[in-house]
Amino acid sequence: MKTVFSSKHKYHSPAREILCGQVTDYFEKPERAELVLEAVKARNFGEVVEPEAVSFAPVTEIHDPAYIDFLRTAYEHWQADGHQGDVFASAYNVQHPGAEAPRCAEGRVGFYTADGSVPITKTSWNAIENSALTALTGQKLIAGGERAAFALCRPPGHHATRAVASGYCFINNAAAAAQAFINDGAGRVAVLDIDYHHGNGTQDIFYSRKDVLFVSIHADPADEYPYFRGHSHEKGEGEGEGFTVNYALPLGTDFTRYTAALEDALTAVTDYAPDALVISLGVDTYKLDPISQFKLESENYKHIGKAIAGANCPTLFVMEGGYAIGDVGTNVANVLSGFLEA
Ligand code: SP5
Ligand code: ZN
Repeated sequence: MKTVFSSKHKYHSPAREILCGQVTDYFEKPERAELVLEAVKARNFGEVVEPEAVSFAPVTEIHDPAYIDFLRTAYEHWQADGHQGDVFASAYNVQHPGAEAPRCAEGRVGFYTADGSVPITKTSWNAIENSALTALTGQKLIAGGERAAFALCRPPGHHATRAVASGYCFINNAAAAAQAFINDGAGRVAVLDIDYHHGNGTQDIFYSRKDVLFVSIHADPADEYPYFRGHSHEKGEGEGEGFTVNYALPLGTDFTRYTAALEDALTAVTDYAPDALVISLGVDTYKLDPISQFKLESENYKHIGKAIAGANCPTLFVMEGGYAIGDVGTNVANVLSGFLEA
């Protein structure tokens, strides 16, 4: 299995975020991707390849093109308006449906972002674009006949909705890959999101579609970020009704409880009989994760990989969260080795 990776991810490295009202060091650090890369190399899963200049069209199909323009130009605009430091919102568009994008930089960042975890630095766009190309290149490997690939994306993507960045996410890499499979002729694509946090962005993008099944296992939003989406009663709408499936699990969930949800989720995936499977691969379900509250052990990730292999589908793994720096590499590599050894 090939891994797609580029060191351009380092272009996104904000110093701080706002978490629970505190200005803290940025948890979504460049080091994360480097440690995952090291672990993947050490296990000899296969070649590590650079992202290619594949079509960016899936990105502007799943996102509002005006939002992508915002991401690309935000820093320049911020400076031109006389602001200092990273682009960071202090006034958000909340509960104003139909509002239009403001002209000024400060208004625009409040319109296109939703929390204190998505500062945009002078060089962030390079990393954001590279992360999307990493996922899209992984998709092309599978469209070209590979059974599986690992897109080592950074920054992550699954909280990014059609036109809003949040939760360390800007472009929804997994959703872009799913759209690319559809564009390449897949009739049905499934996205299975195993990050600790609900993949509200991916859900938002595909909520009224039946050609992309979205299944997510995550902490109950009543008690955990992203708070406003991810309840088990959210099932899709219109044509998409029944094609969103949420498993909202309690804080403190251990592997016994987790694995029951995973089996169920994989049954939903195999019943759908997708042409391709995209895994939003977060390992923040780990017991030592500094911002999360599940209790999975490193060994458990092998079982997760093995269970995913049981779906017997061309599979693209897309890196999402996981913040326990000491073990993030091992945990991701365990999922991939469990998959490959199955
Ligand atoms: C991709 C991804 O995993 N994004 C996660 C973003 C989570 N940000 C907010 C988390 C709030 C958690 N509050 C607990 C703080 C512990 N000190
Ligand atoms: Zn997460």
